[in-house]
Amino acid sequence: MNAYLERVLADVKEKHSHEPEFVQAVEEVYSSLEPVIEKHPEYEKVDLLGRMVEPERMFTFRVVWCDDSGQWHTNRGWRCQFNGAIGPYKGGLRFQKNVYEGIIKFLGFEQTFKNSLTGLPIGGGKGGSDFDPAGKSDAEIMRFCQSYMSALYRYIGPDVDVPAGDMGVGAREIGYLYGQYRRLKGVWENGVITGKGFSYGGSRIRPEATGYGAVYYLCEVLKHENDTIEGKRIGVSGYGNVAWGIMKKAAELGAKVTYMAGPDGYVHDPDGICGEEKLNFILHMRATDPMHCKPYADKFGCKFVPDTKHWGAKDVDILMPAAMQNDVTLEWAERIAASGVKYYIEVANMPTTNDALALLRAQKHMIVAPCKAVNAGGVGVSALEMSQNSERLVWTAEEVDAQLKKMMADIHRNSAAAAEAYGLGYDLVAGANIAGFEKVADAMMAQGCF
Ligand code: 2IT
Repeated sequence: MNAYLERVLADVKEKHSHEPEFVQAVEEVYSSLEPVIEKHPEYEKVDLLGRMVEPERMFTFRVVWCDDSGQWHTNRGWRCQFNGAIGPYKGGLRFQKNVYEGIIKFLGFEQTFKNSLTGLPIGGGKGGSDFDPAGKSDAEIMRFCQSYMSALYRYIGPDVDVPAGDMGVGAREIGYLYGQYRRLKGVWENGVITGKGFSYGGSRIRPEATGYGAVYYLCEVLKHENDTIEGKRIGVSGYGNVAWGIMKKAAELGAKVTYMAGPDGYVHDPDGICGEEKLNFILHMRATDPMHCKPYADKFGCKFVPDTKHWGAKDVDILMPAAMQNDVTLEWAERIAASGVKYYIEVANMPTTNDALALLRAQKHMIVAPCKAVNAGGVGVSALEMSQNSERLVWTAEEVDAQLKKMMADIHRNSAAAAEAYGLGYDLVAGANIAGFEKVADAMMAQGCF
């Protein structure tokens, strides 16, 4: 391996041994960059790789809130402004019990390359809290969000840092966060946050964008393979906002999601998880009992298998892990490889462990597509929301959808071209890392030391 690259990786491993997710993300991206680093010896002199793994700024703050019984609680909040070379920091907020620095940092690092891939001027950022939204009342969520924004508002802005949602932060939370920002600043700066409701500056198609974008990207892969989406059976994990978008768009294009998995096990619905009744039931199920997907199987009379995942099932054509990081480990990857399924399309951020990803990429019969390209339509449409807000106008759903479709085709084409340029063939994983890196690297070099 390139000696400089090796040195930076060893340093990251040592410095961040307490943040395994971050080490994993850096190893995944940097392992694709060897030919680029060989071609650009000037990067070593300025330590470009070392700079890129150090967030420009990361801070933590206290978030105190009062529950409905009058008891006060103290949580930790974070915001990581990872890389601002190509635009204002942009990335979601994750509210989940297991959040700590390593999760925020890995997501911020990934976000930098993903945002670069969108082709739009957005830098990389991420934030969140170890607040557990499960079982909280609406009033508790509101008080938490208000307290969170009270700590954060002075460090963000439409040209500074633009948060959005991630796990545990949906339209409701975004509304409360924005309401508090507006109250504190006394200005109408709705470009400070994305994923807003349509009535106060949200973009059409933003709720659907990550899932729709993933399916558009999948269609590009299928086109490359002289294949089509029609009639395909898709296995997803998760049944949150992203999986919901996949279910809707897949059905619209003549495919169907036949498997979904949750924390309690998986559901097999050979008729397809589609149509208004089933999708509405999932929304209801998530709102009332987010940790269980068994109620879906009970309601629609299909198979539920507890405490396991469907990875490795043979009666499926495309797999799209859309739940969370490290969902597919080496053991699952071995089953997936043995099942004969051709398309492995990552959707969630870092859903595959690095050893599992290497195993899948080594399968001659498989095409593997990386999350940072596949799920980039979400943040891409967030950037379109920022454009609409700054121009004080509103685009139609058709306009946003057309831009999203084009964005996903561009991301696929640019990734394939980047891999091709380095003699790697149709390697979408390496191509996405290289294409995402090149733009950020260029901008950092041009701007001098920072
Ligand atoms: O992981 C992601 O790209 C997001 N959670 C969306 C970020 C955004 O700014 O829309």
